[in-house]
Amino acid sequence: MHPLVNIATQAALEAGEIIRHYQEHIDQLDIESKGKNDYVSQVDKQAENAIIQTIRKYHPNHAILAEESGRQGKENQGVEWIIDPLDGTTNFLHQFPQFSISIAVREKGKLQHAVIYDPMRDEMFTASRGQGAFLNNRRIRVSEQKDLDDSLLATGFPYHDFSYIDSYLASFKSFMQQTAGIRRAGSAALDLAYVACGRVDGFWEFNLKPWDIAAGVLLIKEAGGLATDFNGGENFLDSGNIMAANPKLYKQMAKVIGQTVPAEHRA
Ligand code: 2AM
Ligand code: CA
Ligand code: CA
Ligand code: CA
Repeated sequence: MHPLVNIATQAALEAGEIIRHYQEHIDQLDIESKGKNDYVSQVDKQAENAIIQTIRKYHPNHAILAEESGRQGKENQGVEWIIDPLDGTTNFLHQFPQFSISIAVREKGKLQHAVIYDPMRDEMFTASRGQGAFLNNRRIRVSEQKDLDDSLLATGFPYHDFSYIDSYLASFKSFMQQTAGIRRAGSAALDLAYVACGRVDGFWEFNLKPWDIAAGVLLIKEAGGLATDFNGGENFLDSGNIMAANPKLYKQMAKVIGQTVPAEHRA
């Protein structure tokens, strides 16, 4: 295992302990609202601090981009860590056990390492560029589903920028009519990890943040899948629009997105 993946898994396990503890003591939490439908608790912050401290212990000069504390150091120079300490806060606050920790490492603008950890199921997803993707140290692959008709897709709903709602619902309606089912579980990072290990066949969502998707995209690519923005490009960290699937299904999903989402919302 690459040393940086080792650090990332150690950091994720530490954050996982904090998250599991508070999941059992949810009444001890102070919950703040950062805006409409945007909650944060001290768990998000404590978990993030634990992750950053672990990274800093080994690499005090690496750049960090983390959801709760923002950016430290310059991007696109050397090594940058992209961190979501708790992906699925709404689920966590409701004790709906579907949330994760997402940690990615980017070097000179390229995603190199990825860790996504589900603390309730103790599932650790890891990947390094060119080395494949793993779940608890066992190799994972995307599904072999070839037909959209028989596929199970994951997605997330728009929740803050509702200007996307009609475009989203158009794509949703089309997928609803053409697939075996759609799941909306509430942690985009975990959804992407599930594409990587074949539990779902594909995923699409609008307007996500870099820390929601950076690790998941590398996991999927290392598991043999495709992950792009809505134009088939690599601009997903900036646009936040992401679609992913195994290569066969990807083409069929891209067609649906192309037919239902207007160009101005695909960019
Ligand atoms: P978060 O829990 O880290 O904030 C699900 O659609 C994705 O959107 C999750 O990755 C979640 O990340 C993010 N998200 C942010 N705010 C949300 C909200 N109010 N409701 C649902 N998802 C939200
Ligand atoms: Ca959040
Ligand atoms: Ca998130
Ligand atoms: Ca978060």
